[in-house]
Amino acid sequence: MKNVTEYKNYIAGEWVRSRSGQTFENRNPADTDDIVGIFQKSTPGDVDDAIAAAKEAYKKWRLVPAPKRAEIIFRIAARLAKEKERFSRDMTREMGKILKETRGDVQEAIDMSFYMAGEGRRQFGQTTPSELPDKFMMSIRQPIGICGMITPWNFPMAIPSWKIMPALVCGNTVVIKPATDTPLSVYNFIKVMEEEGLAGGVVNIVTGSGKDVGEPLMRHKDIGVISFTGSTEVGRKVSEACASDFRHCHLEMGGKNCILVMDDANVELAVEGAIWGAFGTTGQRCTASSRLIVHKKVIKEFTEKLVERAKSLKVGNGLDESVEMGPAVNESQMQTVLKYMDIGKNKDGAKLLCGGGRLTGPGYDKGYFTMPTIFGEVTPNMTIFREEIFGSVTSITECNSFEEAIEIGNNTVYGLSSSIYTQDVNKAFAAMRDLCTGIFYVNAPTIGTEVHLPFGGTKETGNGHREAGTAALDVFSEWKTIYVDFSGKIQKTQIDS
Ligand code: UN1
Repeated sequence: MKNVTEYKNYIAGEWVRSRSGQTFENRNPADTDDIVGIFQKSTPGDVDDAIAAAKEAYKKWRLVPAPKRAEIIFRIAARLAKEKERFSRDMTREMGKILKETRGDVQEAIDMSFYMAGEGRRQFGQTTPSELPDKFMMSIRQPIGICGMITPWNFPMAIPSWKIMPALVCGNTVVIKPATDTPLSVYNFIKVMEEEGLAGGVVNIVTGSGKDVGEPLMRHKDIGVISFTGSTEVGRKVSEACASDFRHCHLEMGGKNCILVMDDANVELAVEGAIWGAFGTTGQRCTASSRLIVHKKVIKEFTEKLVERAKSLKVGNGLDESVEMGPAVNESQMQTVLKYMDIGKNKDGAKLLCGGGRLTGPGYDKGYFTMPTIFGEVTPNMTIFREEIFGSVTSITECNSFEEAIEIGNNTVYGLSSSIYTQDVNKAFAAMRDLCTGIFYVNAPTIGTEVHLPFGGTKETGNGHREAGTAALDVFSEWKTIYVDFSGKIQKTQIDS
């Protein structure tokens, strides 16, 4: 094979091959002739090595003052900014999403890194007066130890940054297993960390399958916290693996997010929002707008305009700047999406308004391209309304009133993101209160969070934790509450006072 780079694992500050001696290929989903790189097919033994390295490094890293840790993180952020274009191109090649979006993904990692660099001088605790004289009390954050991270392919650098940066600034060390579809973006990220002076063993990357790398990582007793983003099915496994010995886990899983379009909405704006929310990242976001709940008074106009816009979307290789939507990330993801298109048409009996299949022909034959697809007359009992599709499919459900829209919006096991299009401030505030999701938007689609507020969801989307914002510090630190009695005598709380 010509000119294909072999990338190694990074363990204890060394770039090393897997003990297995085996590798796997990373191919471009828009052009499967394009091999992006060769990566290590790692084993449970490699995971053990990485965890041992992280354990050793933790002894020193936890004692580095947080503002000093933050200086390194700041330098990493600045370097990412310099490498943004190269890393974005690599990401489009391995993941498929269009360049504008991969630039956004790298930018999100830059933002998170600068933000967490700032946390080096914050990480505030509390002090409060004691009920006893000559006694001082406070709470401080302490690192947990070794953090295991299992990250998805849809935000190949942003989501790893949401986990790695808060973990590091809190004083933890890290072992990360990137998704097998997108190891290069995490490699690029870790390489910058190495070059900007992060000491050996503080971060470690082990590439490979869920079975050989993810499972041993989540089961290892030295891992203090696992942070996982991915399917609900795997999230349940992580939760069970950690439960018996009470190790922490942070889970960020599925979504079935809704946009409510009210009768007083700016319909043009709602259409633009729905197009971006549903087909941005080829619909492969946990926050994707997969349910459009539209008031009967505007449903005709909304549907016509939406279908017209969807039909005009340019689908293709994301490296072409004029393309608006890339391929599915891999063949099995494409098959899942095609399966749901088929269910919508044949089992659910929804009305196919546009799309509904695979794109073939010139420019499409070497990739996993699916059509932007919209189903109408979708009802809450249908599979396409209930299950997360994670692809270029969205659905329209009619509602008769604001109250009914809220009820339909909440009719899902997930609770990540929701939004409303309305000009009525009262409806906007009522929806803000009543939609059961972790994220909510007014007059914007369900995608587009910023790094300095919490990200995550209710119900089966998560397990009560949040990433991003200062909430991320809660995942990667533990409170220590400290009492200092300087009275020089025994004082008994709740008794002497
Ligand atoms: C995801 O949907 O998987 O809010 C992450 C957004 C991005 C992150 C999405 N900032 O759409």
